[in-house]
Amino acid sequence: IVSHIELGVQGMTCASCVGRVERALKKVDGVLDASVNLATERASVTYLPSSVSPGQLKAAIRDAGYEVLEEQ
Ligand code: 9UX
Repeated sequence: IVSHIELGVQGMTCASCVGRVERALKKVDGVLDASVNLATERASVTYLPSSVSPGQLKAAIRDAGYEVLEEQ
């Protein structure tokens, strides 16, 4: 089973921020793909819910230094 989630991410001000958030998400076990849009301030994540929870995805973004909004 594969799940998908859209998270709001705040605090990204340049393209390198996007790379940081994408890398932080992709290195989490169970994340299959992650793409971040700077303009819309959203992260789109495809993951295995048997391996990782939405809370862990949010924590990865916060640990990278950015703020996460509610699921969108
Ligand atoms: Mo750009 Mo983002 O110089 O944390 S990497 S602002």
